[in-house]
Amino acid sequence: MPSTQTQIADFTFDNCLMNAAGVACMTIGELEEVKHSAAGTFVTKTATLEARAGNPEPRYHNVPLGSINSMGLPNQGLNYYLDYLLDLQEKEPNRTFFLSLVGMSPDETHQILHQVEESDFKGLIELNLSCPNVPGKPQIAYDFDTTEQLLRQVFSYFTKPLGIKLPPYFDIVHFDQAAEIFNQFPLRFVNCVNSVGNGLYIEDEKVVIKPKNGFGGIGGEYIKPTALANVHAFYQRLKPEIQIIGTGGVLTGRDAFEHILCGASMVQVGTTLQKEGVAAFERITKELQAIMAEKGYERLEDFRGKLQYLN
Ligand code: RRO
Repeated sequence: MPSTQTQIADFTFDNCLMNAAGVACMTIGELEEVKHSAAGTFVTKTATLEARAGNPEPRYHNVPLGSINSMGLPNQGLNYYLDYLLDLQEKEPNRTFFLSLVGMSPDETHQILHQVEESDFKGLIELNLSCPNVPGKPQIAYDFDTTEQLLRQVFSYFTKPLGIKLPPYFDIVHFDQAAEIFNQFPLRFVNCVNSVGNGLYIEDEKVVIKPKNGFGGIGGEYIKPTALANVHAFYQRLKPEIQIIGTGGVLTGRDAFEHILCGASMVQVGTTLQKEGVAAFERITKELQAIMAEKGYERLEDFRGKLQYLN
């Protein structure tokens, strides 16, 4: 049986599949379900300093080719997730989990990161620079000056293993500019991609979610080509110490295989997990292993990043 084991930073995971932040990770009950599934680890819902109710409902809608959401960063607040992770670290010292976070302002982001730095948390931290859904707050990573300044300040004090969750970019020049910034910092990973921001889905002449008159982040089948392009663009441009997590359009083992072929070391499942539940992890893992077996690949390193071009 081919192995789907992987590493991020210095941590090993039995499986390369996990949830994408935002799905099945708001409460301890949901996180426990992912933990007990075939997933290799989990990431928590992006935490702000204080708990947030988020945007008015309906704010998530499944559609045939994916999903649209404008959740508005609802979460239980940093201490809820951090206390749970600290407890888990005592009970399961051999597993590593991800804490996702961002402040509602740069000051709040620093306050949160200082608290995490000073805590006993030993896992991985994902700083979300790409929430598309808080009215009046643009996606941080679309503003390169702000992003560079934020990362410079963060790495003046933060020493724990940190990566960033990115929005999709759509221009080669933007891949170049973003990579030039990220390569200046001791980031351990970039996660490509968050939802494709501010799409609009219509049914019976009406939008399907209430916030922002229906505008919301698009996930699922729609976004796989964009996700793969971002994974591969950053795999080509980033220094090897910055690993890639691939997220977007993973419905099947073949989709996960393609993310890894483009350079991903870990693959996250969002919309499919929301639609299918945690059974998706075992199914997609088996499908990935069947593809690997058919091709004679025994481990992910046998094909990671080895996308072929036409000469
Ligand atoms: O909570 C959200 O509305 C949300 C977030 Br923070 C995010 O990063 N991506 C997304 O699609 N929704």
